Amino acid sequence: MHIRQNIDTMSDASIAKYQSAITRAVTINDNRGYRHFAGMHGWSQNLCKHHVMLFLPWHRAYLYMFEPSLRDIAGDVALPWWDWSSADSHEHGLPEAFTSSQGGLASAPVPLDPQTLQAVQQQVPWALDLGGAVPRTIRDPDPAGSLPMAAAVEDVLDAPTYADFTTRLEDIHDGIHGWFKGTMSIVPFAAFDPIFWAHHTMIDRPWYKWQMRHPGVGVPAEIANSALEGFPLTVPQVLDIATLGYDYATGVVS
Ligand SMILES: [Cu+2]
Repeated sequence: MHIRQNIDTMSDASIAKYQSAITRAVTINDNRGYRHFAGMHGWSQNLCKHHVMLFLPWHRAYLYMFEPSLRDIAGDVALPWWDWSSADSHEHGLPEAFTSSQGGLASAPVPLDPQTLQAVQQQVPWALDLGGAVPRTIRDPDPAGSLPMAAAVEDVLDAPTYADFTTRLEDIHDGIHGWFKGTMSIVPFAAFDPIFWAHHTMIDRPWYKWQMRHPGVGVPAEIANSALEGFPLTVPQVLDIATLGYDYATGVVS
């Protein structure tokens, strides 16, 4: 069982391990590497599901498939979550683990082919740092105090139906992407920013909590047996995180 933890409660050693896993994944250019997974979400495979009922299951499968690629590189690591609703985040914004230029989570290269580079320069030059030899992810976050409150997430957990829940949670999720501006705010490149995974882990976790709180409530019939594009998985196969082999740490920090 792999335990996902709040980055704020992780030891320096486990943070360093996670940082080095990502740093090394970024250097692998085949389908075991970072770029392959980031490219599934956006440029250039564009498989991600947003503003549809498949949003939560698709992203759960996405995190689940990415995580073992990090373990192949660095041993026993699990995706941390960044609790953007915490008092600490409201005061300081991103945890230092993601901003320290030493750690490898502050930005990542996005090697573009010449045609895509030209399109980015013309249409969304603010989405990437185009100043160096290779484009890199970039952030220009809004004030920390404007991040969603814990009460807002708590409130969503009371949503009586899956449709209501996913719509409201995705809305909060969208706000975080927008909060970052830069790379995270644009779907084609969002997953290239190493913070993406910690943000989405923070989205998968409330889904798990909501499932615990509403044990009899299933997903809508329209997606009950849907395949999750890009992965050898279906919706029913990702509904129970225990069968996927991971859990969310509980502790003093929620
Ligand atoms: Cu997202």
